[in-house]
Amino acid sequence: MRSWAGVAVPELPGRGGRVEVFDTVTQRLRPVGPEHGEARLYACGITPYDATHLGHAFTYVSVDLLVRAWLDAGLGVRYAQNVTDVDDPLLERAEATGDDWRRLATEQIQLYRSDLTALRVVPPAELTGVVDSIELVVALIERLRHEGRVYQLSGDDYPDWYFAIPDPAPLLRGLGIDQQQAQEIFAERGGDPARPGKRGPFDCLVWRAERPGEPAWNSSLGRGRPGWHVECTAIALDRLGPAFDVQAGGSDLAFPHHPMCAAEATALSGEPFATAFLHTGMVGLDGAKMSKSLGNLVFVSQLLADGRDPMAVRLVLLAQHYRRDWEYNSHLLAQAEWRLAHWREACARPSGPAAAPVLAQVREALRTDLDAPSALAVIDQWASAALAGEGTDDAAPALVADLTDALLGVAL
Ligand code: 5CA
Ligand code: ZN
Repeated sequence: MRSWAGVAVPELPGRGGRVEVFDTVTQRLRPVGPEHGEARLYACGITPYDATHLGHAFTYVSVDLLVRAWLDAGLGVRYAQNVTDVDDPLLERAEATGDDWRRLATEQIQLYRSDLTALRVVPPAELTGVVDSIELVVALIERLRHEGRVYQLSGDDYPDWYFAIPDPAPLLRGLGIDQQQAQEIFAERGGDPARPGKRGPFDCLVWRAERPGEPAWNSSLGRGRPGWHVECTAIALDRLGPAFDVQAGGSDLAFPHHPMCAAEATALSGEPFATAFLHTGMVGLDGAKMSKSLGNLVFVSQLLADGRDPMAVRLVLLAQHYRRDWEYNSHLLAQAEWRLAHWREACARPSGPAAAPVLAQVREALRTDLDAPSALAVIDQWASAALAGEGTDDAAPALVADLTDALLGVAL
């Protein structure tokens, strides 16, 4: 399905260096993307209800820093993103509000598109809905079946299909949790470790047999619908191929979603799935993670409807390092608005201190684990100096505006 509107990215003099990000599995800063050619990125997309809250926006703006750093390094970017447009939480919400799940999804996807457009996030080529990918997912499950890696539940229960995980240890690499904790997290995040009939607690659902009143599709696995993880496995492999560069999402996807996707892909081909996993911190409000289930959400669309500048909203998000958990409050928005005004005023001046060192420092901050807060501090310093009347470089204001737009996505 259609992505959101493209964003013009200004050309900058020279090139940025090789990008490094902190990889969850190896717990190390690693170069990501090739030295030349095309970087391949999969960002897990939204489940389309309660879009777009600031937690979503933080994750996609953080990923956007990676896309922009790759573009600045002269790479092409092949960027795929799914939409989980049929899934339990979406169906439950539609049921609770008496809405049609398809209508709810369509409306929320549109809201997401307009929010990310306003935030100047560089879009993926397309959004890939699960509903449009049923055949792809079934084909992948059939290949896993051929390899003897999936099985069907038998007995009195629904004949769902599971991917077998005989040894969960490789899935927990880098996460710092033991198997007991992992089972608890698995149960909290859509898994069913204790379901009778499963061969192992971590086996994950790949095809859910039809239940009364739920959407279902005919397939060689019976009528039903896909399980969550295998959707992203199938879509990512189809759009990007194996051993792509980065799979990204919030830290709530670090387990079980991403390792499950990787285990399914590796079971097929023996090849790795993503070579690095990037996870963003969780945004909270009033002492808890911002989440649909808790209802403590601040929506991008609400801030914009209140007349807030989308670039100020973007600056709120950029002021936090992407790996940190943090809490939103209106004071942060006021600070961002002040910063935006300060930068705009400085860039409107006829001259300022030389911009080349600003460009070099901002590039260095961003290529080193996407350190946006340090990049903001560099621009703050330049802006203060320019406003104090320092410097006589009359090309500097335009170059600072361009680099702020190209690398940080903030149009002044
Ligand atoms: N559809 C799945 C991924 S396949 C999903 O997690 N959807 S979501 O709508 O719940 O979240 C979309 C993205 O936003 C995910 O990367 C998720 O990790 C991230 N996210 C959700 N809540 C927060 C939050 N409070 N803070 C930061 N990121 C968040
Ligand atoms: Zn996903």
